[in-house]
Amino acid sequence: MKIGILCYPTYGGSGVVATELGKGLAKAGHKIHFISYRQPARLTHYSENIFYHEVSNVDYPLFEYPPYDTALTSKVVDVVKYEDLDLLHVHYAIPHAAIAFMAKQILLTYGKHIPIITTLHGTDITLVGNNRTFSPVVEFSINHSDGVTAVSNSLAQDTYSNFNIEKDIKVIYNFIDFERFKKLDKDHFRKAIAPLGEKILIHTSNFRKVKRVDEVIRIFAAVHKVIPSKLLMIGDGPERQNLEDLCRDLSLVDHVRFLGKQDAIEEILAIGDLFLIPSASESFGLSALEAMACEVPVISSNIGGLPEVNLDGITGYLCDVGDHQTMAQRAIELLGDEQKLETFRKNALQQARRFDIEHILPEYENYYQQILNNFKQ
Ligand code: GMT
Repeated sequence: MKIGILCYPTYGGSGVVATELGKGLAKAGHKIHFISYRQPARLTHYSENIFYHEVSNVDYPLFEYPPYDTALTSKVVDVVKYEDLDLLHVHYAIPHAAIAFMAKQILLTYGKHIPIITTLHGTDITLVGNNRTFSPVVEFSINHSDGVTAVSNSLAQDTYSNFNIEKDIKVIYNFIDFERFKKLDKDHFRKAIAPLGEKILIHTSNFRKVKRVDEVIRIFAAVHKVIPSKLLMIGDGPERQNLEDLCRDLSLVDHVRFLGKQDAIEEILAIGDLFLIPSASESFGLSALEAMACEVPVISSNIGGLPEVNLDGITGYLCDVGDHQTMAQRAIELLGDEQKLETFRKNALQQARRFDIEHILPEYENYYQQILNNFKQ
């Protein structure tokens, strides 16, 4: 198939899933055309089946807000028409599902019919999409997609509750590539970070308010009082300065390292003992899955799709949003019990295997085929 993928190029979330999916599909022989305003962060290697089309915008003094939607739609029309694509798969409803709808109408005037599949990722439904500023467009464009998928049951349910949805939403879970995410031997790195054999806790995110990252620091502060430990903070975002200030206030600067955005996350996860993700909202929690694939148990909040990924008392613990005291208690319990920690590590890997790209990729391929068949009828 010749597939167009419309996505954000960013380090986290929907952009990562879209890019990894495209790479997997390319490996399986499909021709993949990424359309975005920047080269997607995880699109790092050449593949003969992958093409990248960059959206450029026009700078004109009249435009206080340069009309990116128009530029993107024009690019989609151009790529679909000239590359003769079979299907358009858009990741994150805003604005991609609406762009795809508009492009589809324009393409019809050229006699080109193309089905659209929209994948919902989370904040496009839960935090931003249900805001009245966007919701009529989000609802319309979901209902006018030819296929709609969500990355967890929780997100599918949220979509039905937040909008008037006339479509069936197919749940296709996010996935993990075990060729990349697996426990690596990084003993020298572990010794550099934790020379006295301290336990290593890890958090990865875009450091937005919704991630409740200050609680990561508070959980660590409580753990650190009882267990010799270090915290690695991967990522960057609006809360970073506040977090660094909080570490100073709590006298933790020698024990918390801010590593910024990292490409080889699996090399850092390789030395982790525990992953923390206390988010206020999380439709799947891909970063938790990446940790689990590297045999790192997870302490998370119990909202959204997290309970579908992290199993309470098996692969880690689930606690109420905001209850960082219980999260800290659970962390101390687990890190203080080597045998339990080892069992949780194994369980985390076993659970992560359910999300192996080898199982999930064919689900997307079958869904594409189903939508294409319906579309032709
Ligand atoms: O977590 C973020 O803020 C990024 C965000 C996104 O929309 O790009 O991530 C969402 O999509 C990810 C991939 O499907 C999910 O793993 C995240 O749980 C989801 N984030 C939220 O729901 C807050």
